[in-house]
Amino acid sequence: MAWTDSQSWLSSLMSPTPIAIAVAALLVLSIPLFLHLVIYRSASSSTLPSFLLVGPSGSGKTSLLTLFERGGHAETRTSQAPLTVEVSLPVTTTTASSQYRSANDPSNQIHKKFLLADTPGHGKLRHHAFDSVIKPQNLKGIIFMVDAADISTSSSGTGNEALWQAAEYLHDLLLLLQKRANTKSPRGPTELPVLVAANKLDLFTALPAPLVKAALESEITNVRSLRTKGLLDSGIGMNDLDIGDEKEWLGDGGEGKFDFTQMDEVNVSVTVAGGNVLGADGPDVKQWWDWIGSNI
Ligand SMILES: Nc1nc2c(ncn2[C@@H]2O[C@H](COP(=O)(O)OP(=O)(O)O)[C@@H](O)[C@H]2O)c(=O)[nH]1
Ligand SMILES: [Mg+2]
Repeated sequence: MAWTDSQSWLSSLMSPTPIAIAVAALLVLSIPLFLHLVIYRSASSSTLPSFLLVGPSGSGKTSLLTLFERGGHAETRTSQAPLTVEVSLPVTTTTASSQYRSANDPSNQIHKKFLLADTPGHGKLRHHAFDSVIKPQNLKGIIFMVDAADISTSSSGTGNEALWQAAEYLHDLLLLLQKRANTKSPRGPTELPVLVAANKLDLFTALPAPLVKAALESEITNVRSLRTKGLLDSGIGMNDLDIGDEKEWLGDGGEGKFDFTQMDEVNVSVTVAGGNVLGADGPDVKQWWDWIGSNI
């Protein structure tokens, strides 16, 4: 039986019989649906916005990660390797991407998800943190956590070791972001906001956020001026990283006072906001949620 024969299956498939039309209609409708599902799934799982958590050891990073992940706090462990968790933003926090939605829009009730990556604070392991900045996976921002009780200057008369440690870490991070912005790369966003999270404000010895900001700015000024004079080794692992070194000094240069607005030039906006992960009255992390929400 040749295929031109009216009884052949091939010619019956070509002829406008109800079955052939039904099969064709089914294919036409289901293929786009199938493609949509496959593409949508894979895209949404790989492009979840992510935030990096850095800062000196003991500032509360692992505690924050645990709080965000479980909605409660658990015992902390010394972090040896970076740990990433998927976090859902509270529905009460509005995100930048949905700020024009009506308050009654049902999609507001869907938790916005993001990834939060913890990093070890120990000096020797810090290059892990810096590595994650260089190779971002949809990186939306960096949270630099600092213990606001630890850096209060009142505790010691001449110089505060904890403040120095924090300022040096933050200086190195900002210098890295400045270099990253100056490296002309066709892909990857140049804009990267930084939240300085002044933690442990539940302790009465803690500095309020504006004072944390002032203390860090003035200590970064000292770090910068020592680096400029070549009196201080450059940051941990900085030389191992594959980035250009057009501009060695942070901000305007090695002279004068440093303040965070000098980072605006390279599209890095620094926000300082206070809060506490633990405490007798429970956690207060509203301002940090809001910052994350405004950057998703
Ligand atoms: N009082 C107080 N203690 C905190 C707070 N956040 C963290 N801690 C404590 O600070 C210590 C170090 O916290 P951890 O999360 O391990 O810091 P990490 O080294 O940055 O990961 C732990 O003993 C926590 O219980 C806070 O908001 N208030
Ligand atoms: Mg930790």
